[in-house]
Amino acid sequence: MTTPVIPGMHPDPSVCRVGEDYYLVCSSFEYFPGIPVFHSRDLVNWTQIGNALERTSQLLLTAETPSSAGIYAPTLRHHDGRFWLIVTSVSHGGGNMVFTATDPAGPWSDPIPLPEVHGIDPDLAWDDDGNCWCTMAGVHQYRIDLATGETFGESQRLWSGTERAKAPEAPHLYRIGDHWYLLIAEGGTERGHCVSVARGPSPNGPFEPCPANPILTHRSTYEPVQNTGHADLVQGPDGSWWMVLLGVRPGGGTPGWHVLGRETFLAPVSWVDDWPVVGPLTVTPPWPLQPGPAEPSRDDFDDNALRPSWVSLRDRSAQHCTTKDRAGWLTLHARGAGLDDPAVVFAGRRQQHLSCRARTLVDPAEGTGGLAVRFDEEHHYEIEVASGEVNVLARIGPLRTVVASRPASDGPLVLGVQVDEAKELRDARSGPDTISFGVEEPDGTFTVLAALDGKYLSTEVAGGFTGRVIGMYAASGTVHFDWFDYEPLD
Ligand code: 6LW
Repeated sequence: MTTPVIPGMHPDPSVCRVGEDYYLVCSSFEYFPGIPVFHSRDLVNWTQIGNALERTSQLLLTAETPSSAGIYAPTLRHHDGRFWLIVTSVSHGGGNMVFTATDPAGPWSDPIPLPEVHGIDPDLAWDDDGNCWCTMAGVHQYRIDLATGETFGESQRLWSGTERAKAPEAPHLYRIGDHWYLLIAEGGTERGHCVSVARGPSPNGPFEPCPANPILTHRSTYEPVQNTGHADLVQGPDGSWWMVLLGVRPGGGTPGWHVLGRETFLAPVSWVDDWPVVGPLTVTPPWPLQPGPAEPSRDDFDDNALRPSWVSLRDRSAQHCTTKDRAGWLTLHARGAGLDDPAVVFAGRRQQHLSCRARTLVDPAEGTGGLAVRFDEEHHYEIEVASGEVNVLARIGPLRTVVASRPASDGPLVLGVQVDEAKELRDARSGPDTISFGVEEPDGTFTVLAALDGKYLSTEVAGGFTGRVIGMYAASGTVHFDWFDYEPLD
């Protein structure tokens, strides 16, 4: 099964169950707002209900926060009637911090900093005496006081994973039956990624590794979903056990390029001799599915607030990004020097389908801006309208060039991008997809100005932990957008 339960850049999933409801969070890196929060009743259909970190007082992202730094690897838990969220901010002045909420849709508290907790991938677990254990990549553990953010002494090493595997990370600790289980990811988040487990009599161990480790990996296989790892366990509505995890869908020839980032998948878990055994990825669990409301393909920007799926870069101030300047339009006031600049004013959504189309009606009357497919500051393609011209631009590493141009008449026009997954490979170097940019003519036909190989906007080329985001930006002055459409073509 190749279908994610949450497609697009939604890595490092952490899930918790409260009665019939499931909540799930993912990493968000340099994007603002941070930590998308999803709800589900069936573990397959997930609806984004908010973002946990939506105030600048919660997110210490600045123009100095590089892409693929920022907010990493959350753990979400429900304890004592409250939701607890712990994250690492990989930014200047960041570190580990905890947030709490009674409603996972928000508002979430300001951060409780954990200045003595070092490392990434924090987990939270409570024992029967009410002690809170914070377990980190490595794997090492602190006892912490959530009221003050203080630790009780130094961290203790618990386990360093299976022999010879690098990067023991993403720990989650659970009390299940008579054992405490320590679930980790290993092998790095690339093709060698896997999930291993150990168990012990207490939250502090000693931990005995599972003889069948790794309990999940797709490395060295023909599985279309690769890099599987970074998992979290949860019980299904029928009491059976399940795992949410990250995986990628590489496309094209060799070495394979994945373009959507790391996505969230679901797999069943059974128990043999009190060890978890992971089944194949699936979207058909043995209970009735309960799809949530579908997100409309068009956003008309008629509301005061943007939908939770819209993301900006590092911050989103009303001064730069607003639906209030011109009713029914999204207005972006430029800052910085366009998409090459970490300060760019941008509003986009994750590309969630291997083939898709996005269009926007832009009024560039007082500025320069357009529609972009973004990976990071150094990897992006865009169609931009400025002073009587439409240009398609590509930035790949240090190279930036205008790929196509044509004159534009005054007034609003529709810019579009279509991503087509490569169904057949030309040769071993064939890319994963083609990204075509164009404009809609007054008669409604679409003219393609440039078709570009998508491999340059992939993790294997750009590096880092993120995936593609498609959105609107202002490069100079003020640019208005009447609507934005996103449609899957799979
Ligand atoms: C995260 C680590 C990982 O901290 O990638 O896949 C890192 N695993 O656990 C960033 O998402």
